[in-house]
Amino acid sequence: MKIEGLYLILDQRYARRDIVSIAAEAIEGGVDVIQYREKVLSTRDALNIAKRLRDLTEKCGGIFIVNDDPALALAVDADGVHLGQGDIPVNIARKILGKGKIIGLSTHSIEEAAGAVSFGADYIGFGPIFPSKTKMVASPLGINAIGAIRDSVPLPIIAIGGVDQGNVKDVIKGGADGAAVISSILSATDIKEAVSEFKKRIREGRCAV
Ligand code: TZP
Ligand code: MG
Repeated sequence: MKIEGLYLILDQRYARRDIVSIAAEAIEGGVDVIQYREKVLSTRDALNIAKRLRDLTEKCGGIFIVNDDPALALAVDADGVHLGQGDIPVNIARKILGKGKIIGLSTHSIEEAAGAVSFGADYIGFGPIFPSKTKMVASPLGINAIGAIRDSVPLPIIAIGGVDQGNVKDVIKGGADGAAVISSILSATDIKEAVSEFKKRIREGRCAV
């Protein structure tokens, strides 16, 4: 199970309606990976939503990743977990989840990306590539940084931060295996349409000669 293509991060704070219904439409549009990112609810309440997302992805397709919390990922039999630099370390999460589950790590530099390899991550998030209203940082890394990581890290690279339909093709051409998106999909009025447009641009990026 390779992490690549369109990786939608579901965070209710940026959505206009229930993220489970958004997930269903995103799957219809052909989304590849769905991540549940919960920063507000109790773990008990998050468990309910995670279960619904697991059921949906099991029935209708899509890799299902839980953000931050290996125990929650295990509880709902998610396909994996996504960790940040301040979360439980990758090697400890591996002890909890075992070899069969996917572990992703957020990285922001070549050094952090190299660390992801040595700790046994299965893919990296890399960014922010562009300015993002969802996560503000002083200086985004830019598309050229993806190429530098591509040359030194043998893991799937998921670019993140300010990725939209207008720039995703260049992100893929620049060496990313996929793109993680929050606001430009969650703010769309037609989720299925937005997702299929992203997928079309990702295909164009892959096939560009
Ligand atoms: N990590 C780096 S940028 C970012 C995260 C979680 C936010 C991405 O959100 P958006 O709205 O797609 O820019
Ligand atoms: Mg985290």
